[in-house]
Parts: sequence; C-alpha cells; structure tokens
Amino acid sequence: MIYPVPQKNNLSGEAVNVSSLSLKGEYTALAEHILTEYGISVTGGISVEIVVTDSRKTTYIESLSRLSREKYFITVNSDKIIIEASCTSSVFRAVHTLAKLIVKGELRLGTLEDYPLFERRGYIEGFYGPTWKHEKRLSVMRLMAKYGMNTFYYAPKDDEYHRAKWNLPYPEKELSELKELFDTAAENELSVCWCVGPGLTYHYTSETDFEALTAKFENVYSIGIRNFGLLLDDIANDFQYADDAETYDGIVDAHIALVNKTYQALKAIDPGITLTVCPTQYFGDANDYYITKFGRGLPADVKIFWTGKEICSTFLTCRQADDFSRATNHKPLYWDNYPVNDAEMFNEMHLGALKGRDKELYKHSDGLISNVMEYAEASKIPLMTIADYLWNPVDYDCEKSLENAQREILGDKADLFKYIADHLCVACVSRHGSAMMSDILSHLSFLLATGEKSRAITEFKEYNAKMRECLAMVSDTSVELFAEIQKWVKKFAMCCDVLDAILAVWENTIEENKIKLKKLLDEYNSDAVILTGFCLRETAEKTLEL
Ligand code: LOG
Repeated sequence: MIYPVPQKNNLSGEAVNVSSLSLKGEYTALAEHILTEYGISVTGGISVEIVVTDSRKTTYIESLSRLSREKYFITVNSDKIIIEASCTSSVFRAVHTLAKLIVKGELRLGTLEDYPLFERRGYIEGFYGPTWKHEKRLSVMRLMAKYGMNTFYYAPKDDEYHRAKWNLPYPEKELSELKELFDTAAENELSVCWCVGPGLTYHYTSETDFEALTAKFENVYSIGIRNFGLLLDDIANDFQYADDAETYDGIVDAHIALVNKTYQALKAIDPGITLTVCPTQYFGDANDYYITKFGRGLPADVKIFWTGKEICSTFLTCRQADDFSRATNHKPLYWDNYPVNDAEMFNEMHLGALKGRDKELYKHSDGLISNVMEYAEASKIPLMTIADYLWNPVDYDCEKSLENAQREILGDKADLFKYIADHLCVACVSRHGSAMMSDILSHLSFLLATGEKSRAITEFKEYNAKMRECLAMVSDTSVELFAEIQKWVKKFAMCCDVLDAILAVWENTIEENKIKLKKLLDEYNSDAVILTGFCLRETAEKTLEL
C-alpha cells in the first residue's frame, strides 16, 4: 500500500520491476529530480512518457463538481509507462506516486487514477513557543509535499515580526531566510500564505498603523508572496484606545472595517493576491453575534479560519461546517488545532493519528490546515496522517496511516518505538492512551488472579525487557525525533522503573518491595509530564494491596 491511498488504483496486472527508467515528454527535469530523491535512476530502461493535456479536458471531477489541477493518470504497459497530467502540480503528484510504487515493489500493469478530495490541504506554523529552525522548516515542507499537501501558512506566534513587531519590516537576514523557505514551497507545489497578527497593539482608527500594515505586506510581497493572512486571534475582546471605541459600535465592526480596507489595499497592490483571516472568535457556535456579523461583513473570496466547536476540537463535522456557512456566508477553512501541544497542553506529546474529522468534510469546507507542535520532527508523524486524510478521507485508515508514518520517519526503529508511542497519543482527537499497555497489564493481572503466576511473571519480564530496549533506543539523542521528546523519555524511564517494581512485588510480596514500589509510584505520579493512562496506576495500586 502506498500513502496517501490513491483514489482508483487498478494496477492489478503482472508485476513490473523497474530498477532504472528513461523519461520522455514534458517536465522531465522535474520528474528526474523527484525520482532521484527516491534513489531511482533515470539512466535508461522502461520508458516513462509524461503527457500534459489541457486541464479543462482532463480534470473535471464529477464527485467534487470542480476542476482539479492535481488530477493525474498513470498507465502501466509492459513496454512503457504513461503519465497524463494537466500542469506542474499534477505531474509532481504523479511522479511521487510512481516513485512510491516502484520503491514499494507495487508497480503492476494497469491504470491508476488519482486526485485529492480536499482542495486545500496543509499545515500552519501557528503555535506559541520556540519557532522552528530553518532547516527543520525545509525538511517538514518537503515531506508534506511528498505526501500530497499543497498549502503552508506561516504564522508562528513567537516570530516577533509576525506579531509583537508586526509594524516593522523584516530585517534582511530574516527576509532572505523566508524567501528561501517560500521558494522551497514553490518548488514543492505548496502555496504559501504569510500571516500577520497585529491585534495586540493595533489602533483601528490610526492611519499610521494602517500604513505600517500595508508596508509590512509590501515588505513580504517583495519576496514573492501572493497569499496573505490577517490573524485576529488571541487579542483583546474589546477596544484598547478611546477613539476606537468612539468610532465603532463594537470590536467586530472595527475588525470588519480593517479586513475590508486590507483587502482593498492588497488588491490594489496586485489583483491576484488572496486573503485569509482569523476572527477573534475562531471557535464555538457559528450563530454567535461576532462570527455571524464578521463573516457577513467580508468579501466572498476572503477565507475564514475556524477551529470548530472547541479550540482543539474532538470532532469536526459536516453539519457544523454547514451551520458555519449558513451563518457567515463563507465555508470554514479549518484551522485544526491538532497536533499542536502549546499552552495548557505543554505536558502532552501528540504523536497519534488524526481522528474525528468527517469523511465528507471536503465537500463542506474550504480545506483543513493543521496547527503543528513546536517539535518539528515529532510533528511529522501526525502530519503525515493528516496529509493522508486530506488526500483521500474516504479510504483513510488512521492505524495504517500511522504505521506508515512511523516507518517513514524511523525506518527499522519503528517497531520498538511503538512501546513509547503507545503513551504519546492523548490529545483532543483521542483521550485514550496506552492501549497496548492496558491490554498487556489487564492480561497479566488476569493470569495472576487465576493462579497462573509463573506465566504472568515470564510474560511481564518479556514486556518489561521490550520497554527497556525501547528506552535505551529513545535515549539516543543523535536521532532528531528522540532528542525532541526527551522530556517524555525521562518519564518513560520512571515508568519502566514502576513496572519493574510491580513485577518485583509479584515475584516476592514482601513489605520492602512494596515500599519501593510505593516510592517510585509517588514519584511517577508527582511528575506533571503526561505519559501512561490509568492502567499503570491501577495495576500498581492493586499490587500494593497484595
Ligand atoms: C491560537 C493558536 C494556538 C492554539 C492552541 C488559534 C486560532 N489560535 O487559543 O496560536 O496554537 O490556540 O493552543 C490558540 O487557535 N488560541
């Protein structure tokens, strides 16, 4: 299986083994570049012909009632492979798919037809906390493009030129790094939206502030950005300057005026510019006064961010999306606060798969943009599942997608990694963690309670040995992902100690062993980092009663 799962994969004939190939047709340089990244040589062999046809003829998708620039076909014959696409983005997607099929040994005679269901599929650096290092940014971007995302929003709360110093232009160095980032996005078929969050100090009636805001847009326009975001989240709910309060009836009126004025100014710079906004009320009930008035007061083509019923929503449903559209006259563009783990969530690590988003949400929304964690490497795992969901939500299988993501990031280390990953998935999308541990401990407790003590001890030792093996592996901070999760690794070490102490009591129910277990359990419980679910504490407490 390759990911994201293609829409119609009829490559079901005889297997075709490709060790090298030759390219013909259009976009061969792009194709060569991608294939080489997968280690596929283009020095001869089966011919791959890339045929680019007019998008109007090829890419109308009935079920979506829209044209897609990203639809493509791959036809595999015994003597040649034909890629049919309509433009660079569909060639880009097609070649990635072909490369994945070759690498996985899944290339067979037949045809494959593919296109994404969500129109906008992306991620946003929109979290509080240390901003991602430049190299990390590039690496996440390339990976997300490989898995079919097409949108990137730049809005790190702690980039001071995004928020605190919104009215100052970027210094040369920062601007040139941003340019490199945005150029990489373009090479990877991601559209970039640069966002500004002026609301902490913005003076709505001040012309000077508005000029500073447009100057800032121009500053970023100069490096090639054509999509802009105006974010009004997490700012005061009321006026901070007396003359603002005198001029506008309410804060929403000031926001509507600001968005409209910004929209006009941007269109005057370049009619091709697009605008996304984040309202001050970005979650909750779509019928609320602020969001209804806000939505109705904006031009139709301004996109509106919305996080759903909650800031970090457990579910995003088609019905809620329709309520939002009716109330605001705009489809929601989901700012999905998963896997972000900032603010109150800072003791959680979100490595689980995306869950709880309706399969048909693509018909009812403008897209979904996932807000990431300050941990870039760790974010890649949930992000890959999000990319899978967004491409093909109908065939999305969260467990298989997660398995594939762990393997992509960790290779052979993925199997052992599951012993810690089991505990790193409690988040808004799922409150259930430690599924594997919970099964094992309840099975072991059952054995103990039904007189099979020696079997319980043997199997317990096997489990603890695996946990220790995993602990040794994840303590190696030369692996980038492991370096990022050390806070949880430390707690995992405590967990291993508690498990060994439980086992010691099972083996020898003496007071001394119980005292040791009690001490380790107390230490474990008093550490605020979130790791295992209830199962560990429950087993330890029952053991203390033996
Ligand atoms: C912020 C966001 C933050 C997230 C999770 C939005 C629109 N804004 O409550 O920057 O990462 O929550 O803590 C937010 O979600 N505000």
